[in-house]
Amino acid sequence: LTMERELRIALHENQFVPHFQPIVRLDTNQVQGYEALIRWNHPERGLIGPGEFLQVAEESSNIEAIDWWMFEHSSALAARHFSDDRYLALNVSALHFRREDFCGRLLDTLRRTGLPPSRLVIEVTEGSLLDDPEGVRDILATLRRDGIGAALDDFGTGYSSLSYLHTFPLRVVKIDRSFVARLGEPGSGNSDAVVGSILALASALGVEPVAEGIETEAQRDRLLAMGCRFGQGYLLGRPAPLGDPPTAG
Ligand code: G
Ligand code: G
Ligand code: MN
Ligand code: NA
Repeated sequence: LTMERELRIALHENQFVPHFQPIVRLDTNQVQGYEALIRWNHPERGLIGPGEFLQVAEESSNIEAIDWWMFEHSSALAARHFSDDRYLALNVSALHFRREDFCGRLLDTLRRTGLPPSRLVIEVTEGSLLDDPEGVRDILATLRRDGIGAALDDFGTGYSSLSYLHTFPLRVVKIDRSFVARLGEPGSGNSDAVVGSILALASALGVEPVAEGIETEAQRDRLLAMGCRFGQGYLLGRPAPLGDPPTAG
């Protein structure tokens, strides 16, 4: 069985399991929302992460169906189980995001599942802004008009030009965990300057920064001292299926 075929069966048999990782206020540990992260409960291999199948999904064009499966199921779970002041952040593949019917179908899904648009944030990677900046700007503007937020994921790892970043209507930039991991380290690997610049840029553009991959108290304290108010990471809570006891936060 090829993985492509296995993925189609997985969709059909609901073998995917949405996990949720809290996004918290760093000073109070208060949960602001959750990022949905897909996991696959593979019949032979057990629970596997997107690193092992997303690329095949993208190359075999299963990715759209998988993203919609996740949108549908995680929105329904969020509407039922999250308290009213918490939002849901969804990852979307760059390929998929630029499809013409994306926004309409997203609104349909929200209507069906009962999650208000104001409680949804769509995460797009920096790379997806590049191929077609005009098109992406239009889509983000449509999302904003409909009340849906947008986050730029893995910020700092791509090639987005700072000169045009301000032209995208974004609510959030997510500081990539590679910078957070090196915070406070001495020498050339020191990423305090990078994080500092991202925070300054975000502040100037009126976009909320969220730091990713916070694993230690030291990283959290450093980010707070630098003025970053929100974060995500194993220290604050691991991705977990709904219903599991929370690990932190
Ligand atoms: O969860 P980690 O859990 O391993 O996620 C790895 C990558 O997979 C991240 O870059 C994340 O953006 C991506 N990812 C997780 N869930 C989804 C999803 O439902 N759809 C898409 N397109 N990407 C996802
Ligand atoms: O690209 P994106 O930011 O969507 O992917 C988030 C990825 O980061 C997922 O794979 C998630 O499981 C992982 N992740 C979340 N918190 C941490 C953390 O504290 N440390 C590490 N190493 N990975 C994390
Ligand atoms: Mn993400
Ligand atoms: Na990220």
